[in-house]
Amino acid sequence: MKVRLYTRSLLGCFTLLLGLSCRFDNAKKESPSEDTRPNILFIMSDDHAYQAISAYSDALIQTPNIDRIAAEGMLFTNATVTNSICAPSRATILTGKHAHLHGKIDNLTPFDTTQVTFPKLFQKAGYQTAMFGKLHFGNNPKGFDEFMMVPGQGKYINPDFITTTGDTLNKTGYATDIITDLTLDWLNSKRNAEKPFLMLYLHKAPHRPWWPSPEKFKEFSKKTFPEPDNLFDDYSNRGTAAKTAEMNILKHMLFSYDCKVFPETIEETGVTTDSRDKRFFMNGEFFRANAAQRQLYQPILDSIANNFKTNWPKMTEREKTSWKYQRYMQDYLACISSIDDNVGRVLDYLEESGLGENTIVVYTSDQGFYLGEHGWFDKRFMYTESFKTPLLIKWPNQITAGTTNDEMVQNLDFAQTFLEAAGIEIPDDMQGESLMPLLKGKNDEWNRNHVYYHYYEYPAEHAVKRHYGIATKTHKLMHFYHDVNEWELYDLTKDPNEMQNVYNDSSYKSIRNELTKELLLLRKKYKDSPELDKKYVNSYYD
Ligand code: SGN
Ligand code: CA
Repeated sequence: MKVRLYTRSLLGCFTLLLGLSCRFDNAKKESPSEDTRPNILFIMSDDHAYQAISAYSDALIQTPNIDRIAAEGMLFTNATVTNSICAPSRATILTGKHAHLHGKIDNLTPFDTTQVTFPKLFQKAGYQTAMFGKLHFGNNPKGFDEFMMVPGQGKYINPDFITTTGDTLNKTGYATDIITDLTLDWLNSKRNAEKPFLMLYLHKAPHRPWWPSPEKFKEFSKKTFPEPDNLFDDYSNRGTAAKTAEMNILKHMLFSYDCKVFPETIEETGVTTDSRDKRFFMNGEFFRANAAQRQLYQPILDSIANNFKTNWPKMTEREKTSWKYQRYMQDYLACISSIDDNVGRVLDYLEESGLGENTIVVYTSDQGFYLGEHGWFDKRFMYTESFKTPLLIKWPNQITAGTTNDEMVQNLDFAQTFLEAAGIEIPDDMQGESLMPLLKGKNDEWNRNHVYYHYYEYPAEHAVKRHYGIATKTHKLMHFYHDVNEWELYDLTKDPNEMQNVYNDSSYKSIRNELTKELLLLRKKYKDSPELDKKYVNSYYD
């Protein structure tokens, strides 16, 4: 070990001599410790679509740093969430349970912090535990020795942080950079090197309103991105839910708040906008910026306003959709680019400090996101782009570098995976499965061939109806309920974009019956039921 560290520091200084950056030459070197249990660095972004990670697809953006995790580890192509919305997904990750059991069915219901979570178990087992960034629970995290957490959704510019001591601190700068600084500072100078650590490094970005740093805003506002095939989806051949959802780029994306056209420009142009738009913008990120920061944003915002003024009035409906899509992608992907740079800083630190050798690094998102597919932004549906979530894991000497895994894994599985990796006893009532066999390349020990999904937050923003469903690698069956009673079935082998509901197609009768039966069994297995559906509808209106 000593020889390796010595070699590393020599290498580090050599790099410095070459004039290349050696930002962490003062990084603490791994001190020999009796406790050889692996460290865990869990990196999660908020609303990061897998379509915006080049390890999955390089059509939209290059993410060389996030890709390093896959290059040195494993890329999961079939990772999904159990409920595609922020806080419920996070509660599932922490508890290893579906939403109907942990109770955080939507972003509004409070999380019962007396529940068993994997960080609590890690803390009890002698790990040092820390969390920096966004949790979005409405109450402070439990099971962490130290945390700094943005309140609620958090802000991009000059964000506030709630600390372990209950204070609120304001930090000047850009959230993605600051959350990373806090993480690195803890790893480098606050951590107890005698103990293994569990670190949750949780980005606020790229959540709406997709507000980039000035440099990335400048760079990305000049780019043009390819459109998805179904950007102009008319929602025919599907049920009511897709037609009535309010997340269409043309109809529901706000001009000022989302597209960053000044409200006065909208007024000058005589365009009608949502009544909330101006208020949201005026209360939003730009007005949090100090004078120096505003100066950096102003020329880019001016150029967006000019472009809008000149072009919008002449555009067809299709051109308007494309214009808004480009504005959306420019900002969303600019946010991703900052995340990627910052993930690179953390990976460099792990490498240069030697800590990386015994650290499991996970990159994921709280759910997927629509990047114009079906004409949408946002998430919530069980349709592929928001149901799937990115998942990349590296663990030196355990996971074979550069491997791809297409087994059906879920955010439900993290808690058990981490507990097993750390040799901590797994509570019987957790509902996931440890990914350990897959990480070790033993795919034949993995027997799951379908997964369960349940979304609740309705009526609510974006108006996505309540639904639950079952997915296999080839098909998806969904039941929309509450104020409708509609079933949808998709053949993912022939229709990967889910444009044609084949539930009533007689040639799918046997697969429909088989999946309906499996879905019932799955609901039973996970202890979900019509009674609970009703309970959660009623509690919603209390
Ligand atoms: C906010 C956003 C929504 C988003 C939810 C949930 N609106 O309410 O577009 O769906 O968060 O997102 S905004 O006007 O406030 O930007 S989640 O990731 O937290 O679940
Ligand atoms: Ca989210």
